[in-house]
Amino acid sequence: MTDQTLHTLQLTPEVERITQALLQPDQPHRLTDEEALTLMREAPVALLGTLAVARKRAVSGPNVYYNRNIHIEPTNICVFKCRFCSYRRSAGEPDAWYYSLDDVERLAAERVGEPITEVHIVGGVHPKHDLEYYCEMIRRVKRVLPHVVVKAYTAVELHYIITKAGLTLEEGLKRLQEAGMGAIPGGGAEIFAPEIREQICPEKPTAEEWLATHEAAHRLGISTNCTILYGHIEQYEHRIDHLHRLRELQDRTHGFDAFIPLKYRNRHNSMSAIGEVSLPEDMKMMAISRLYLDNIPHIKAYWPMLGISATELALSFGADDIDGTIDDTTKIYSMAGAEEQRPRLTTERMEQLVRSAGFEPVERDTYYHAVVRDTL
Ligand code: V47
Ligand code: SF4
Repeated sequence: MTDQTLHTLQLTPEVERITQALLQPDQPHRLTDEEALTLMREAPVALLGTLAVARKRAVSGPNVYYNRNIHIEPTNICVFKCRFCSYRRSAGEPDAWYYSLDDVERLAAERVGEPITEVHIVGGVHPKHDLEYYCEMIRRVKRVLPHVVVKAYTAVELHYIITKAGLTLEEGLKRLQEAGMGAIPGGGAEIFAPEIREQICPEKPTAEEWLATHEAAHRLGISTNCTILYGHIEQYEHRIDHLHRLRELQDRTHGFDAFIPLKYRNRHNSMSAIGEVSLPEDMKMMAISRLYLDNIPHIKAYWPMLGISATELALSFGADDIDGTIDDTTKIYSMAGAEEQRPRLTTERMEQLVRSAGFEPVERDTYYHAVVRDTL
């Protein structure tokens, strides 16, 4: 970006100073919390996009990743009652669902012969399940789909069942790893700051418990993702505090593969009176995530939550991953009012989306290795 371009954007002196620091070619500048807050409050969103794409290109070049995946959501019955959740039900409610281990195995078996590389399993925290049930579910999926990576259970589910089993986090995770768990998704982080967490999900494991679960996984060599749920009652300070805690853990463990900013969707939950934030606000969050989290290699625009057009736009704000084909196997976002009521994308459509944003699509596995397919 030339000085002239910067000038046309009419930046405040502090934004201009931070911009110059971020644009130094040879010394990547680590944003302080104060600088990140200044950018969120004062920087034009177009500037954030330019800076974030420059950072993304330095990290992953022209590549934008996607994978072939399905989700399995074994139940929406949950012991917790997060106020933003449109998905949970109590046992006995008409639209509560629950899959037995046989049901889960049958869902996996329906995919035999398909080119998927990942099965993502998350659900409500069912009061009756124990650690052995969670292990057996993974074994059954791996038995019928031995080549897939099972990315399973949020830190919320994991913390609950492992603690209930009377084990340390490391002991419990080791059992799941032995059963075939290959990675852990990023859900359940929400907002770490206690004054917000207590209002939106008071019963859930605390920030410290969520972070300790991921840290234990990283010690065992299990890669994990991380998320934020933004755009409800939190302030910018809470978002930066959240990113700060993730960056600090990542400095110590290097176990996070991807960060996923999750936009709060407001239908059919007890926080529905709160509006949803605007598209520029989503793009600002994407760009700040890329710029602040300088030690997390991938920033994911999760299309079932953002919608397809916003996902394409997010690639101009630093995202380098659009998640997967999904094939209509997740309900968390459709139940919360997301545009995609039956989320499913072909690989051709995903590649087209990436190319029209000016990047190179790369099919990846869970660990961001490129998947090379035999086309014969
Ligand atoms: O933790 C629930 C969120 C998360 C709402 O790791 C909501 O690759 C918005 O974490 N509005 C679970 N969000 C999903 C998740 C995830 C998704 C995709 C990929 C990965 C990954 C992880 O869904 C929950 C919560 O933050 N959520 N309700 C809502 N109304
Ligand atoms: Fe349960 Fe997860 Fe919904 Fe919270 S977000 S109520 S833990 S299903």
